[in-house]
Amino acid sequence: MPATKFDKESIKETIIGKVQRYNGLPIEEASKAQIYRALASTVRDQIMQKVVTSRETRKKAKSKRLYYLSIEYLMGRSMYCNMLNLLSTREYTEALQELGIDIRDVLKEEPEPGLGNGGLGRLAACFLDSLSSLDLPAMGCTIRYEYGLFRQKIVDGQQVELPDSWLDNGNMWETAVMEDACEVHFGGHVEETEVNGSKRYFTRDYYTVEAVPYDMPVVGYDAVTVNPLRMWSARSPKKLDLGSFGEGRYVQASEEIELAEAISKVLYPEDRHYEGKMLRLKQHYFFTSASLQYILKNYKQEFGNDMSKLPDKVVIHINDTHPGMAVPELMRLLIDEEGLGWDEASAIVQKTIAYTNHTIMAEALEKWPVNMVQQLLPRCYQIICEMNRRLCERLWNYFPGDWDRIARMAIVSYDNVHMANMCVAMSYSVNGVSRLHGEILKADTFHDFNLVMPEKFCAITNGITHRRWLMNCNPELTGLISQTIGTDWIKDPERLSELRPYADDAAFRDEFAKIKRHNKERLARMLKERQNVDVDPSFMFDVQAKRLHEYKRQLLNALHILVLYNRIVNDESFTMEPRVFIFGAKASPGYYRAKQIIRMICALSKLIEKHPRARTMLQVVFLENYNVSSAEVLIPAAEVSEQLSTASKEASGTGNMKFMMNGAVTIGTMDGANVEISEQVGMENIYIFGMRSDTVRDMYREHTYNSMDIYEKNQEVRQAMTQMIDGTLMPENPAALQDLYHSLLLGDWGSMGDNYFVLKDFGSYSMAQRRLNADYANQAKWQKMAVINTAMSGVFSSDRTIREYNDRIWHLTPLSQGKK
Ligand code: 26Q
Repeated sequence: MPATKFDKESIKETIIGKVQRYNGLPIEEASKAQIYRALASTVRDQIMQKVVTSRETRKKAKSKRLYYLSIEYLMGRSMYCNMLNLLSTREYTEALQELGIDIRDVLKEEPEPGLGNGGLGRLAACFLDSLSSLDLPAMGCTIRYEYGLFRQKIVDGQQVELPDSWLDNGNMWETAVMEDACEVHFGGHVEETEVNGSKRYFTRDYYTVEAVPYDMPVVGYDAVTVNPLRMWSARSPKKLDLGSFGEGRYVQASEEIELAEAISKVLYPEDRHYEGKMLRLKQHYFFTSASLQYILKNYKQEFGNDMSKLPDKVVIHINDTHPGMAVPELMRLLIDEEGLGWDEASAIVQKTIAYTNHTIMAEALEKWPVNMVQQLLPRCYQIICEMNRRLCERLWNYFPGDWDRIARMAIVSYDNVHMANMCVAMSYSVNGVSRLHGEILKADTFHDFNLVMPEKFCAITNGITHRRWLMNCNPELTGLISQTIGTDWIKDPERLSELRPYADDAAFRDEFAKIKRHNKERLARMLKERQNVDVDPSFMFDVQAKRLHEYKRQLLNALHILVLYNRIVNDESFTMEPRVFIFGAKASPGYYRAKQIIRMICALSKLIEKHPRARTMLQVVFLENYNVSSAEVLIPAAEVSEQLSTASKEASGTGNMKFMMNGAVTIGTMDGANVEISEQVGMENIYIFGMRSDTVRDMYREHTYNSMDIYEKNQEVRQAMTQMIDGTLMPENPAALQDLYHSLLLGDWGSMGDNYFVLKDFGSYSMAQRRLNADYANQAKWQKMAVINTAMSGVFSSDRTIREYNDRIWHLTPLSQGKK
């Protein structure tokens, strides 16, 4: 087929043509939404041309392919990033301009697919962008949730959740692939029979849910490759037939249909607590089984029926344990469907599956009650028990008599299936997501496994795609960088370091600062438009944006702001660099304390606003409904990046990297990737405070911490805490923050209280903030730090991360270059 052109004139014609054919309108009369659809459809045409070449190249090369399974993919909007990766932003921008349309107005029409909670889901999205851009053959696999993460509204200073019905007007980027629809079976019981002298297993009386895939293309930057994100949607095989109407059974039939379709209805908004919910287990198995069935079908089509070569042609990467049922499911498919023996199947599984861990928090480690797994997935449960038996046998030889240790390492113990243990035991690679996290996994979480199978463990530090998180969201800075050091950094982001010498160039710093100022003004306009809040762009913009969790310590930030307020109010001569503290955070709907912290932040905002002197140098803004699109405006405007997690608790963090890349200076603990950020920029270009991770872990072990000591000694902390409950913060309802107050002094589970060392680290945090404040007053010094942060951010590009995964774990061959 001859290639269609996508130069400016052709784009104009195509858009005019589409608006005419779809809507029967001349372009002048089309609405923004209609133009959005015509534009998206044009970009899609351009992508589809590449899809053909990409697929052919992969098939011809008989390439090994990666399947990246993740329960979340937090993609954000696609339009501008697609244009960027097609090297066509200028053509599209100018074409629209000549039609009298501002492209920015059209981009806003795209609903954001918010199919993730936070870091883990966004990481998967960055990985897909980098995989395509590095021409590595891959497919992302997930659930096509009808409702993504809830929309957040703040009503009377409290979070209210609204449904996110992102599919209402359709999704322009997806295509249903009915040819690949398949069945997923739940329930029933297993029958064992002998066929030709060998045992065979059949599940009877199961019920069926249909899995229908929708593919979204992910274009690589200036690359051959377009990798699909495959989103599975659940559908009931039952139809409302006329018969059931006639017999009056249609209500029951429609109930059954709803039950099946509930599986892909809504994303769970929790990213902390494991909860043994049946529907959640169904979601996990549903998309895992559908993906694996497709993987084997495709493998057989391309490479024939010899399963022993599977590990040479397929790698299945599981993003945390949520797709961990891939282990028993692949065993099941190989044994029951392909007729392999146990040992053969098990050898293949252990060469095909790789696992990434994203948390060390015990309460987030996934486990499922045995009776639930048995009831819902009877055959998988059998396989799990047999894997467990063999694992324990092996461990018994390794640790004879050490029952406790073996119980801790077992797949099935204390009436639960322990997903992490199963994933470690059965995959060939286990990785952490930062250097520190990797060390903690080996020393603590998987200490015993590391003794038995040390070769599996490694650490690969997370990354972010600089295409979305710099080029798309900060075009002005992108332009300045390219003007200064050329454009080679785009394909080799570590060359951003060539900017470093310019930190000493006053003229360059001024340009850099000017761009920051423009981005601050852009954010100010957004806040005015969306929340009717006025912020002064001459204030310092200090941002903490991430999910709300106790361990991330938004409360530490809030308490410190209250102390600043008191200093202003108590001392007429006290001044500080004017600063606006901006928070963006969603709390899990059932996480009471997280919601209280939001309440406290909103109350703090009101309190400060009421004080005529305080408000001249201090402001607090809570940005509603923090998501990928608002992050793209917020992050380029930030000057300070707050990364306050209790050391050892944040596996990596990726927001920290986005802020750094956009020239914000970090104030943070030695946790997750902050450690590596501090090494890149040097201790003089970051504000590090607080306990180190080994000290924290010692303190947890030894129960030596008593927050009351600090409460008694530190008058500023005591005053601020008292204001939480004496009506200062909450004049209408003084008792509202009582639980939060108590959490800092009295612990859960009989511990001493302040489980995340907020009071313990307060003094050190406050001192770091003093230094930061003083340095900001010296703008030459500050801007130099900002430039160095951007300059040294290149290693945190997910391109580097993906190269490391490929060298150490996947071993994929890039599709040949030069066939664009
Ligand atoms: C738990 C139990 C049952 C089912 C699901 C879950 C669940 C779901 C989501 C547990 C955790 C999550 C999300 C975790 C997450 O986002 N972790 C973050 O991952 C980032 C990418 O590696 C890291 O940078 C962050 O440090 C880490 O918190």
